[in-house]
Amino acid sequence: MTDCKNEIINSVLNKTPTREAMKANCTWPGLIKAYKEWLPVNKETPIVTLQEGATPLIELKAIEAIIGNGVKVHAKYDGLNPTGSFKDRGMTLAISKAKEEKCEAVICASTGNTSASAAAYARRAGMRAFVVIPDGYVAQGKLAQALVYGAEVLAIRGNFDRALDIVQEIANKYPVTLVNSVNPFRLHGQKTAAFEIIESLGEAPDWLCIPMGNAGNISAYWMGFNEYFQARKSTKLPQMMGFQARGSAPLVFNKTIKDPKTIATAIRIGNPVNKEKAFIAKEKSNGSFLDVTDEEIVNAYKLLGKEEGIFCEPASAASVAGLLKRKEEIPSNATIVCVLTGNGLKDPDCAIKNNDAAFYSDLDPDINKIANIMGL
Ligand code: AN7
Repeated sequence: MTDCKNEIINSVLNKTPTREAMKANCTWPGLIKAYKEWLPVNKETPIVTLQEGATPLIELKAIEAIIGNGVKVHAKYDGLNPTGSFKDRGMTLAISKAKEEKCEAVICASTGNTSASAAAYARRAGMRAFVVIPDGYVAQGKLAQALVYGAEVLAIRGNFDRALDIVQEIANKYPVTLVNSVNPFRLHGQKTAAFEIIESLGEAPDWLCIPMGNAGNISAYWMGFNEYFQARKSTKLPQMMGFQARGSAPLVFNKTIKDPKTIATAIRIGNPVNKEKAFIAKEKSNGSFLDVTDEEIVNAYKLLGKEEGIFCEPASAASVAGLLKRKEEIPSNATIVCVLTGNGLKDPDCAIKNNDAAFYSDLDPDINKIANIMGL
């Protein structure tokens, strides 16, 4: 608290608000302005922002109680970004750079969140947004977003991996900019989440637990942790703990999965485009990859909801499911951050089907009857 106050006083004296002060004053300008010295932008770059970033790091007391041993666990809740996922961190930069290059249309393949984010930022910048999605495998909330944000939606009979092949070819042949995580600006934007974690904790965590699909995010975090470490803003690097759904785990089993299957549709990806980078992050950080079953994902999803008050999407819960699966290996007193990549509202069907709630329907509007059901 005192640190925060001093920051604010200093910022008033110096007239350049610090990131802490901007967060405290609710004048956070979005992550490009907040981290401009760390990002490939210049004075001419038009900044397309929805004031993404500065998401909370929330202590997970119920998970800590399960693990014990003095272990501290936090969630980096990136589902609180403007379109409800971490993709906004990458998209603000990818779209700003596309705008700088006078591009008029962007394209992406998506399991849902990339399409929602690309649509929001591209339309805000006055560009066309083409999104290619696996028909029938995008959660309702994400599809709703793409439609409302004004994307041109192309639903294919095929999975994400096929969609990614198609958009890469289209971007090679035609004047449309690809905004999947093969676009390097995406990763630079996303690395800012690692900066924020170090700023919140005052140090890098011991473990970073993160779900992996196309493996852009784990690669971006690793870049961010390394940059802050080299700048002496932390004294250590975290071990990168990546998790995939068992039916969709090409990085865990080190082979392409032709027909990936999982309840976590966001990470239903069989041939991750950033696999080389992800393996480097794993090896250099002394980290490790592991698969979690859909059942373990759903258990963690429910636990986060009813014990922590945090509603994330199933893919995000894979980070907590994975951490619990690795419980015995956690060093005592370790500090751990689990990345919750997307908001639970993205996938209402999953929520309605997977909960332990008491739901009494078709009730008479009668006080006595209701009190009776309440056990009063
Ligand atoms: C909630 O939107 O690939 O390992 O097309 O939506 O960086 O791919 C989404 C991925 C984790 C995996 N959690 O991140 C897409 C897409 C959520 C996600 C991931 C995704 P990467």
